[in-house]
This record gives sequence, C-alpha cells and structure tokens, in this order.
Amino acid sequence: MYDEIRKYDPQLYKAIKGEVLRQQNNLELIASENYASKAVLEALGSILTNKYAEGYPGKRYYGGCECVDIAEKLAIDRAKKLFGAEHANVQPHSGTQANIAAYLSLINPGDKVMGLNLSHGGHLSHGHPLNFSGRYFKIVTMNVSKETELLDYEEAEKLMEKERPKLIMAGASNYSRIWDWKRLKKMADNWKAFLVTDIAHYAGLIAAGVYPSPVEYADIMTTTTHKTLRGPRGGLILSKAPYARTIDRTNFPGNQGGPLMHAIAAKAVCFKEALSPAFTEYQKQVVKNARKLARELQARGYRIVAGGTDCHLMSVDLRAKDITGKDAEIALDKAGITVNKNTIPYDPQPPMVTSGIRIGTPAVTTRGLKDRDMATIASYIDDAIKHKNDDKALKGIAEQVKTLCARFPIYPGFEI
Ligand code: DSN
Repeated sequence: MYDEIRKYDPQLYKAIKGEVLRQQNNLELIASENYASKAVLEALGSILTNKYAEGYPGKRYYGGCECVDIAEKLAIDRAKKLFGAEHANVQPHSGTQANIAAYLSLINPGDKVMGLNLSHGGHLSHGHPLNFSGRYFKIVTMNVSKETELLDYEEAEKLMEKERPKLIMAGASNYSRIWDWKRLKKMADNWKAFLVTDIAHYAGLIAAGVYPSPVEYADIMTTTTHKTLRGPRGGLILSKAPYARTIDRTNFPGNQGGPLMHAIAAKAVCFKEALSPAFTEYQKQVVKNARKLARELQARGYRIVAGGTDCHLMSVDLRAKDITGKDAEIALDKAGITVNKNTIPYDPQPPMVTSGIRIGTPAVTTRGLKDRDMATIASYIDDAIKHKNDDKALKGIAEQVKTLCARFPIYPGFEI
C-alpha cells in the first residue's frame, strides 16, 4: 500500500505509516471514531474524486455525470432504506455542514434555537457562541438535571414556553442515555417549532435498531457517516418528503459547491454494509461492550455520568481519582489508549481541563474485541490513571496494549 506516496513524498509517507501503526497498536476509545472497511477506503481513494458534479442526479451543471449519478442514486436509495426516511441528501461534507443546511431550510438567521448545552453533552453546531450556530441564531440551552444527569425535559418545556424558539436541535456528542424523541416532538408541536435531530453519534445504532429512531418525529435528521455508522468522513440529511426540495436547494447551491463524489460513493458502500445482518450484530456488540466497560470501571471506583450507558459511549467522572480529564488523556495516551477529555455536567473545570473523559466502544468492537476484553481494558485504564506520573509504568501498559491489539488486526492483510 501507499507505494506511490512512499516514492514521491517520503515525509508524508512517514506520517501515514506512523498513523497506520498508531491505529493498529493503540486502543481507540474515542467515541466518535471507527475503522472504515477496505471497500469504503477503496471508494474514497477512487477516481471519482476527479469529477465535478454540481447539482443532483439527472440535474447537473456539468457533463459526463452518468457514472457519478449512479453512485449518488445508490447512496440516496440505501440511506432512505436504512433509516426509513422519505428523503435523503448525501452531499453534506460533514455533520456541521448538514446542520447548517437543516437550520437554513427551516428558519432564518436571527431566529431562536434551543439545543443541548455543550458542557452537558451537546455539540458546537447546536449553539456554541463561536460556532456559526451561535452567531447566526439566538440560542436557548437545554440542560441535564443535576441529580439524574438526564435531559431535564420539564425545564426544557418551561424554556419553550418562555423563549418560544422556532427550532429544537436535539442530539448530542456526549449523552449516554436514551433521548425521548416523542416528547421532544410533542414539545415542538405545542409551541409550533421544528424538530431537528442530530443523530451523528447514534446513527449506526439507530440503523441497526438497537437505539430508538426519531424518524417518525423529526422534521429533519442530520448525521455524520463516520462514527457508529462506520463509513467515510462526511454528512447526511434525512427528512420527510415535503422538505426535500428546500433541503436540496439549501445544501446546494445554498451552502456547498461541488459534491465530493468519491465520498458519496464511499457513503453508498457504508450504507450497503449497514443494511447487512452482520452490521446489526456489530451494533449489538458495541452496546454490550460499552455496558460491560462501564460496569468494569464502576467496579474500580469510577463514577459514570447518568449511572451508565444505553449506547456506544460513556462519560467518566474522574474527580474521585484526583486527576483531571486533561491529565488522564495524557497518561492514557502514553499507555497506548486514546480517549478525549470531556466536560461532565456542571463541571467545575474549564473545557480545556475538564473533570472527565469520554469513552466509546465502536472502534474496538470493529476490530473484534468482545465483552470479556472490556475487563482487560478497564484494568489498563485504571492502572494508567494510578500511574499517571510514572512514565516507565505507562510504557509497560502500552506494551501490554500492543500485545492485545496484535491479536485484533484492524485491516488483516493490509501491508504497509
Ligand atoms: N467531534 C465529534 C465528536 O467527537 O463527537 C463531534 O463532531
């Protein structure tokens, strides 16, 4: 693999090779990452990258689109089938691009939006002041309850009454329990607001039927395609039929230019994979692994936010362990375990420090680790945190991690 890059650009080759080895030898526990299949990677590396295809299948601004039309139609049809949606737009370059198109399809700059507080598990594009969402729209934030750490629907209902947002943006990047989509739809209807659900984190689970789908309630659903869905990096918009035209126009020419046809082809592969029975089994195992890992960490004295998980991720409160999220991330990195620091609800620490880490099981499950391996991972995490200032001990853990990882090659037969 990568022979041309090796010859032409040795500096870049070194970086790519280093990343291949890092991915193979480390335990990837970042909840939003995964290992795309070889077929997805092939489509991504295909010559479809050469083609300009502004517009949509059958209605392009360029000639020569007959082959890429096939790819985009496949992606659209499969996405609709996978999520039971009436309309799919597979062109967004990312989840945030999809969210921009969703907002601007339904409301105007200056309108009010209600989204989950970023430090309670929300997402930048749901209203952070530095993000386009916080700059274009007036933001009202939903919170989780201090006691249960579950979304405080009653408080959100009061906010709806007081603030009258025109759109609810429901979804999260760090919320481990079940969203009550039906209740949110009722709230939206009561106050004549739109409901957009950003299912980026749960998309693979939803596609496999192991997490509730908002498809019957949401006006628009947005997602990325590379997290639990395990496809190429990119975005996707799903909606009810009446929004189809406005979404398509808002995404192009409204918000993007030429679509990335190689990425769209890779999305088509991803959706085909996600429609297979093997994908359902994979997602069941992702959740089993996450629950087991949460229990194993709890048994070692770690507090899991909201008491556990119903999905692929968990938020770990480290305060009882006398370590910040930032320092835990560093120590775990040295031990060959990749996580990200993350605020916990009502975190006393700032976002660049945090009191917690977020852990997810999609990537380790893809490489074949099962519930029994979760106890091993929990013990490595605990050891690394206990030895946070002991580089020699951390190196020793990294060796054990590497040995474990060697049993689970990420791309069997991939030579570098
Ligand atoms: N950065 C993603 C995540 O890690 O959840 C969200 O966009």
